[in-house]
Amino acid sequence: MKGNGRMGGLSGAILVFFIAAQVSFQFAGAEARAFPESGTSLKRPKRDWVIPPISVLENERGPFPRKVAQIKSNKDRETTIFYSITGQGADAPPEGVFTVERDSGWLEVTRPLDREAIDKYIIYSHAVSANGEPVEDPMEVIIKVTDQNDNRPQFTQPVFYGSVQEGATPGTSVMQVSATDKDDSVDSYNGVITYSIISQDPPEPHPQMFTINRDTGTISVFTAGLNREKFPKYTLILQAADMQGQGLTTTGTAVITVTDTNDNPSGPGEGGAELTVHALNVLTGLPATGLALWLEDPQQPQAQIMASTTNTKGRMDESSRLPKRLKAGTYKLHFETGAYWRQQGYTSFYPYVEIVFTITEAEEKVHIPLLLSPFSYTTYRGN
Ligand SMILES: [Ca+2]
Ligand SMILES: [Ca+2]
Ligand SMILES: [Ca+2]
Repeated sequence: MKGNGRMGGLSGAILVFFIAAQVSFQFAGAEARAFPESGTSLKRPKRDWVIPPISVLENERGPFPRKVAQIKSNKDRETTIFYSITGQGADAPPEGVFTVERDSGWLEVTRPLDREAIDKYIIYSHAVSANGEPVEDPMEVIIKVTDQNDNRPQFTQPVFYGSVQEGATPGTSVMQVSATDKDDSVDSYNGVITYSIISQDPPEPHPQMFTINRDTGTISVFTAGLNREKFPKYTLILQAADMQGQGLTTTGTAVITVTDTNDNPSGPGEGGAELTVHALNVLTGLPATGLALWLEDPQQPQAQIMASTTNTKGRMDESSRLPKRLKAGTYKLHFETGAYWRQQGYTSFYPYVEIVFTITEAEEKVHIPLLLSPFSYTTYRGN
């Protein structure tokens, strides 16, 4: 009980609750819950009774069953009382997580709890006399599961792809990566993620060409000197750590393609075609989000023209600095469909999908839709 300071202003009935709590606290090291007394001494209607939630730690080792609180009716002085509980975790699935000792009212937990499965139980306690008559209204008891840091962060994609124009100045945003953590990020730091860059390959012309925002996962240019002819591609090993960077860690990869400014004339009237992509997951009928893709010149497969990841609309992420217009020629668009389906929990027959297409001088707009399932794909010339 943390409520000592609250006792003074409360009614006699609630005082009983606190006295009961303190007595049993000393007795067994656990908390007691008394049914609110009905009667004229109440200053407020019964629905205003706030029973402080009981906390049970996630992943407790036991031994089980373990006492967590005692439910008590003050009418136990006048008659024999039998206690029972109902609700989720009691008589509704998952049944039997909590039990109550019929005679004493001791509420017990019978097994370790998983906060990531159920973070709160709402149980109703009942008190009946020996002849089965209810002697109290059912009382709501809330049991909160206190988080333990038992999940490490996970990057949302095995590899993140992005691109940046050579010569980009420090501060230029390149791409964003993200990781999730199933633990509590509201009342604890167990699920609060911090990002960092562990290594950069090649470490040239400077070992720290990029920096990552520790809170948002946005990668941006840190040092001037990106040069496509010398270093066309960088691989960054990233870390996501919970507990504000002090806890469990996981690593991920970001591949950054340096694009050639000269290859990509932008603006109307300069020729070339604008490329757009739309990926649809036909199992859900929704845009395919987080699908990595890149564009190559088939004659120069080592040098990607751009790399991106589909956003929540199934389109290329705007932060990937696409060349606005592509010259006439033949291109290959590569989609990492295998990795995408693994993220969705499926095994794909196609580890990747590559679409080779030709842009003619006359074209100003090329749209490539991709309709995807784990066992089929469809593409056509869109507009
Ligand atoms: Ca857990
Ligand atoms: Ca947890
Ligand atoms: Ca965690």
